[in-house]
Amino acid sequence: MTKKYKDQDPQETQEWIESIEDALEEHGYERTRFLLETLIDYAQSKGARLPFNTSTPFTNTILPGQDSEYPGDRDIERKIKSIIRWNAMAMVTRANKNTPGIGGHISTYASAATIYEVAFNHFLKGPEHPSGQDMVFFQGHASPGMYARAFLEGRLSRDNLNNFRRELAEGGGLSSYPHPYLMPDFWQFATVSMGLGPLMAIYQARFMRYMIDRGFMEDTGRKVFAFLGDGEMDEPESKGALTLASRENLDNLVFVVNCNLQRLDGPVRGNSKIIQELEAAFRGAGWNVIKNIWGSDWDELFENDINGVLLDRVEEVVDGDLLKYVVEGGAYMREHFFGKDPELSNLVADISDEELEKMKAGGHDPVKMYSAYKEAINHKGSPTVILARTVKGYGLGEAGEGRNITHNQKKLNENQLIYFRDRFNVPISDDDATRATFQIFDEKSKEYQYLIKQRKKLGGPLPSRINKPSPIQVPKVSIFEELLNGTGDRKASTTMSFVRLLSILTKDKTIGKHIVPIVPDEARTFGMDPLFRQLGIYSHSGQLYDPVDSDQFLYYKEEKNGQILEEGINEAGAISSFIAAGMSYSNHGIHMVPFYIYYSMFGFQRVWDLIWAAGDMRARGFLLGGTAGRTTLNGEGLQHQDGHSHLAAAATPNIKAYDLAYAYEIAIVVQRGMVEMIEENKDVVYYLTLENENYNHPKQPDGIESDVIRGLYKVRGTKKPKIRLLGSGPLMREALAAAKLLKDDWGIEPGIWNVTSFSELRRDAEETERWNLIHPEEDPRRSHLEKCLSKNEVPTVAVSDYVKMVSEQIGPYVPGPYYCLGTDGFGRSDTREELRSFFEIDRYYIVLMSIKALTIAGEIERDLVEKAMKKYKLDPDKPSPIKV
Ligand SMILES: Cc1ncc(C[n+]2csc(CCOP(=O)(O)OP(=O)(O)O)c2C)c(N)n1
Ligand SMILES: [Mg+2]
Repeated sequence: MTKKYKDQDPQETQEWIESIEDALEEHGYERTRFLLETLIDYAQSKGARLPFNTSTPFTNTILPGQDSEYPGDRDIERKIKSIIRWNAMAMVTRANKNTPGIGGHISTYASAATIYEVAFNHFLKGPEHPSGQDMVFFQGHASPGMYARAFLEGRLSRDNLNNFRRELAEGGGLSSYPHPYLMPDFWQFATVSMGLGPLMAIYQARFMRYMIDRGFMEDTGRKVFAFLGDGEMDEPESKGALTLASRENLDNLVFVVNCNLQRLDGPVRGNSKIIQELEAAFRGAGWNVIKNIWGSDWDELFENDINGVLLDRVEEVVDGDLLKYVVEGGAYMREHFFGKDPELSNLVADISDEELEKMKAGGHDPVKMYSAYKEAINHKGSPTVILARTVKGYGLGEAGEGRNITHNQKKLNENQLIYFRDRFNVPISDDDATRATFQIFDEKSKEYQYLIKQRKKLGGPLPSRINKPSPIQVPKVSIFEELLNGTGDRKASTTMSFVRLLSILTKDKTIGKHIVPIVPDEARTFGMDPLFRQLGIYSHSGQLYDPVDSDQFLYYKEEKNGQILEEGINEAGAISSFIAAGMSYSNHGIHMVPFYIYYSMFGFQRVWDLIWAAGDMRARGFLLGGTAGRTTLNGEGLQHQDGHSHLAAAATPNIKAYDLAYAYEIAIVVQRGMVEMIEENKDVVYYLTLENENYNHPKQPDGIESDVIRGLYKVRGTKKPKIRLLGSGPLMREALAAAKLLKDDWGIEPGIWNVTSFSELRRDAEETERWNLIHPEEDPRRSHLEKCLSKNEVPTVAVSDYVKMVSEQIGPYVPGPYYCLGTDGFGRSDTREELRSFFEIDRYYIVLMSIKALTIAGEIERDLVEKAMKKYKLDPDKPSPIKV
């Protein structure tokens, strides 16, 4: 921190410093810290208004004398690291020579190699470790380094490496980034959408605690590590949950930020210091911060810096300058960094320019990294972040070391390859170097033996994704008998029906404990508050206060083994908890079934990227878009009324989306979902939209279960109907009302169908059509849609509370003319009836559209359209809902 106050009494200052020195010598760090904090508190209480200081000097947190002894063989480790560096670079270079434009990254791993190698050799626990596997979020753009290491371990073949980013090539290739969906035995976490990794890592650590606190597993000291970029920390998601991590005392969490001071275009903070900024943010949020800025070569300089000139100089230098020194070299650094002050110049008088140039940043020094990790994993009470300074493109020289273009460097030319080989003493010929051949250690070599031995000690290789959950039994659908029987005279909404289902499910002896209800401060909106008492709200520290409603039966009950995750107003965090719970079958070997219920408008629209990541990571569970529908949720207006989440869901491959009308449909779909996830081990997420309109729910008709799952079942049929109505979700009831009007007012009796899922119908029809196309010789298959609607080419009118494209997605497969009514456009605040009229989806518009369709089909006279408009008082001058 630069001092703004001019010292007016240096002698007095010196006396204070000496007192501190005495305290340090006699009583050590803890007592000194206590004394200083007491003094600060005292000064504050006297009105000194001391500014809150979140950053420490721009030096290493662990002082030279405090470094741990290095337990590894540094010589062998360096050789292994050099070959990994080489292979990682060669993989990207070869890929781009063979297939120009295929992409990949050299510079990220080049900067992070030491950070990773020290962790792999000494810290990260693999799947066979007695304490269990650590969870590791690898920086997405550093993936070539992970592949290169796995190649040396014999886990990947030369062909695999040659097919980097060519997954469809013969023999199989390697995915560009960490994608568990694409490499399910290898990658655990998807990290390449920047910002999601750090957020999800926090929630994984938190969920690990939840599992321990609820008695599912022991605390064996497993950790969550997240390797991140300093540019990545710009993302709001990266820092958004930092206080949750400290509030929950997540000392099972370690962030490692590779501070190469650069992102894609240039410096992260050219005009200031990213490390100091991050330190302030993390310390302010209550994290333990370990800065590793300077390598061991700098130790002596700092020790010789009696008057603090070096300390002052590192304080004032900005990242832009530090980057320039890397590019310009030793002489430039001597002139521009040390040359500022004669005393500073003197400090380096005996050091040559070449030596100056070689002085490492802390993140390239194994001893410094080792000490940082060691402190991090032993730290108690709060999460730790290691801020390690490195050089982007380290070792690339002219090809991009520290240069602004470095991120986009995709291949090295012959001279650059030779330079790289020499820089890291890679023992290969010029010919092998210029051809960028992959190098491997002989199995008998010291290097190979060491590599394997170190990993064996730590429980086997990483990255590794394990998929061995203990089986549990899913209850039969009959446990939801109450829902299957309908509500009789009682009116209920689908949201209420779902909450009832959840209550029944959580009481089930086998699966009940495994259910994880998640809410972002919305439980009362959905009528879930009775579950507070039944299940308890999870809180690591229990309930330290007497809740205001403690005299009531259904009070706000927080407890250490509480089951509900009440995440606060935090959809991004809540979906991260969903992901953590939904991956438990793999990460902890225990099936957990998350039910994340939220305002549906703040679901896909707000956190779709996290939902996409959940799919990539093969998470399983239920998403429940509460109070959905653009007109069913009336009154709330344009920001709350969801009319399009089903479009997003349809485009998300692992999501099975349902818009349900009746309680029995919910019971059938949820039970089937659990069977798929738990008994059939399928990586699916079910998305259900739930509404708040109250009506009577009928008893489940016999034999419709599999049709409900497939997306369509018949409600009522007549022989040879002239028109069909497809209703969906709460609009099913408008379709039924329209059918009655058609019959009573116009003598037309339509066939009526209930669509539970347009997207499931579409997928099945598309898949069937594709199969038929490429199997011309075989008997054609029939999709569920085709089987239901047969070849009857009468007009079909569909209605849903979603934009028309939701129902239109089955258009190509519906026989005969197909008309869709939906809720396109921004909504309004008004009553349900007004909104349905405004969007032109109510019973009268369904009738109008049906009559129009029948006139086009030549079944009835044209003037009936106008008659219908008059009869139902439909205003031709009414504003269009889709016009903005
Ligand atoms: C959400 C998101 N936005 C943009 C990108 C594109 N992108 C990939 S890497 C990168 C720069 C990364 O910089 P940094 O985090 O500092 O990592 P480094 O490579 O420097 O270690 C960018 C912008 C992305 N992957 N994700
Ligand atoms: Mg960076």
